[in-house]
Amino acid sequence: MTAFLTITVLVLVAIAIWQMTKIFELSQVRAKAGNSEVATEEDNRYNGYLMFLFLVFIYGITIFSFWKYGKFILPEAASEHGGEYDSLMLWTFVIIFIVQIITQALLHYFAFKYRGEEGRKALFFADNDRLEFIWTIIPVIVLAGLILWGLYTWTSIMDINDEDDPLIVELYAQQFNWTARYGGADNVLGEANVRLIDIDRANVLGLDESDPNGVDDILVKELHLPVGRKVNFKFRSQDVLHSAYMPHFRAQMNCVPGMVTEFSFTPTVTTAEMRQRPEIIDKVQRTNALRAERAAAGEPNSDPWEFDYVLLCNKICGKSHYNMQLKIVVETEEEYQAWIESQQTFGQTMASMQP
Ligand SMILES: [Cu+2]
Repeated sequence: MTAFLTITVLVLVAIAIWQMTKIFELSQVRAKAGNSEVATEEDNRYNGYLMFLFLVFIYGITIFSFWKYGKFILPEAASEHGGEYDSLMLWTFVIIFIVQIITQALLHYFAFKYRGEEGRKALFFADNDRLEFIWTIIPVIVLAGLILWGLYTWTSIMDINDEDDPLIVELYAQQFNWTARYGGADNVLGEANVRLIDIDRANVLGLDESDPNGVDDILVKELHLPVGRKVNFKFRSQDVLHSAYMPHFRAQMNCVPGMVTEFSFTPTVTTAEMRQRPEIIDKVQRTNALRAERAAAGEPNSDPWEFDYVLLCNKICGKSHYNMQLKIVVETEEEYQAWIESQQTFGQTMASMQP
């Protein structure tokens, strides 16, 4: 931060000096011949070459960014629809990159080629139907293709149905934490309403105690999902807009107070498998090297880190928004069953709360 501020101040000082020099120059009486404001041949050539230099700069900074920051992009998707989403994203980027590289090269080359020269006269060129047709039809086809593919992908991702016996899970957002609720043995969530919230009796989600479907519901602070089984998520929010973001599964959905939103996906990679992936091992090593430095300096948040899937809030919902997260564990069906059976049901919790 200090380094950033120092650089900013230095840049601003440099700009100030440059501006003052210009004012000083302008205030001088221009008596000398040849010191005219009209660009000379040499000025034009110089600026023409600068165009090429700028082209090298933007290509260079692109390559540098990929090389230096490429490791920060998300690992391969861990959900069924994630692959389709990623290829759409990849092809969009590939097309944008190719077009960008070609058009920038042409733009700067022509700026160089047709730089000002003594005696050169601009060509009057009214129009060319064929040329205009070509540069209209190519983007139309490419964009229509991308948009149609995007719409198709979107529709298939957002097709939330009850086929294939999905696991029903509610994700409940509030400032600043998440609670997950499972339907229990019947896989049906009990009715809930914000008016029924009773903090004193641990009914933090406002479950309707008279609804038999809710008795076996399970409320947890860690989301466990069996690998390969479709999950239908139902999102609610208690207070403000939140957004449930599960980056590794390419899933995000707004949580809106007063309504239930939905998203569905099938996790395909367990937490244990993900931890074995080379890019994750590399990421964990890098993070733990930084944490070891912090530990040596006696700073907080320096415990060694282990990879876990995570649910994050992706809407700025208040001062602790940055830390609104929930751990997600994807495991085998047997591990999941063992875990869910060890959890207390809503009915049991309520019974233990009776005075
Ligand atoms: Cu939030």
